[in-house]
Amino acid sequence: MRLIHTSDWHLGRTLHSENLLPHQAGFLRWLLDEAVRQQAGAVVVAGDIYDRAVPSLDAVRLLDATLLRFAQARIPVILTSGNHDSAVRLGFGAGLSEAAGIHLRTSVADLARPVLLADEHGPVAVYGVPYLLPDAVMADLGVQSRTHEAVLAEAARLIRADAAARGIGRTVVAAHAFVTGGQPAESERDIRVGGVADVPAAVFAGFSYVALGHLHGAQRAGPPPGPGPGPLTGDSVTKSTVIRYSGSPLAFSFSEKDHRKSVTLAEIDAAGQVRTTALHTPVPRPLREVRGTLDSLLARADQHGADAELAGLAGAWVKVVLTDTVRPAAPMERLREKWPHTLVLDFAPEGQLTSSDADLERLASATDPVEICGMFVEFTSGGPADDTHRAVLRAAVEAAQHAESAA
Ligand SMILES: [Mn+2]
Repeated sequence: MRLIHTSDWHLGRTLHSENLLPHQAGFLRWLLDEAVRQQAGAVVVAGDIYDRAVPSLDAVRLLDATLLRFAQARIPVILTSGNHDSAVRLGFGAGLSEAAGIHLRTSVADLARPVLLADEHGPVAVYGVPYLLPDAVMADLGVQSRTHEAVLAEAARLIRADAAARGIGRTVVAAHAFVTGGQPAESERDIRVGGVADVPAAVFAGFSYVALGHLHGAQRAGPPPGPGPGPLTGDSVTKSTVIRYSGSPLAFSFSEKDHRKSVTLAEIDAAGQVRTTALHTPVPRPLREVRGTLDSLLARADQHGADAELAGLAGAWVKVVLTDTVRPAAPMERLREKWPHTLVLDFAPEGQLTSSDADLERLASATDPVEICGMFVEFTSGGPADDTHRAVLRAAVEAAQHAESAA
């Protein structure tokens, strides 16, 4: 059985005000082509389908059109809700769409109701666990402890019981969680709201494959691959469990500029052993970061390809870190003349500016309000206040003091 595992589509998300929807649409067209080409038995999407609980109209239209195309191609899709999704909105019409092979798993009541697939070796049961906020589901699951570990452990117990009752040994579980030891990126919303977030990988012991969402970098979770038993060797289940994050299909922050984005092809053999392969997703634009003073960067940009570090920046989404000690005028406009997709500007002045700790010490020992305002000018402009600045500041401070004493 060949499954494609993906997650964290975040339809409707922007990258520093850049609309990603056309690129998300491109990814979804690619995904359908790839699913056909790989003869995938199903596509599993492990949460954060939309970027928001109330998604934009264009994001809703894109998902609607995408699911219709998968249904027409007769490729089953199993989708769960993530911490960004509204489970109720995403799950609308789930009963109807199930008849067309689109399986929305957004409720606690459905988490142990598998989507049953089959190949020449027999059945594979795919379970979709929606994002479980402990506060919201503790009562339903009969769990006393307000932790992600407790609610997911109970979900896993229910799933094991269902698979055992059906006599199915090949099991896939999709879940949206932070598994202990994972490497986060800047674009994931903190999942710690409502209880301890970490879930030990051992919670998922015994399943053939665990398709995780939430972390945006593709990575393996749990014990390293290799022969031998999985993390839990009790009961009759001794085969190793493969647990993976597919990661997001697109980069959503500059902290992901070095990620090679992908979906995961998971091949499950007759014995339930799983082999995974990364299928690299299309890259709309690379993300790049450069650093220097504005004038030096602009001069280097003019060397037309002679400067290898800056090659290709005109076609990239660019973050520029300016090291000027005095903040230059209209830096974004000037950079965009060279690199039209510059999205982020950061200032990291080099030289006389000191650390924020030292700034705070100076601030604490300063008593003259003009001096304090001068430090603000220095902080924001990257250079000490000059005589003109100081004259303006002194006039403003004196006017304020005068108004106060007159009141
Ligand atoms: Mn996410």
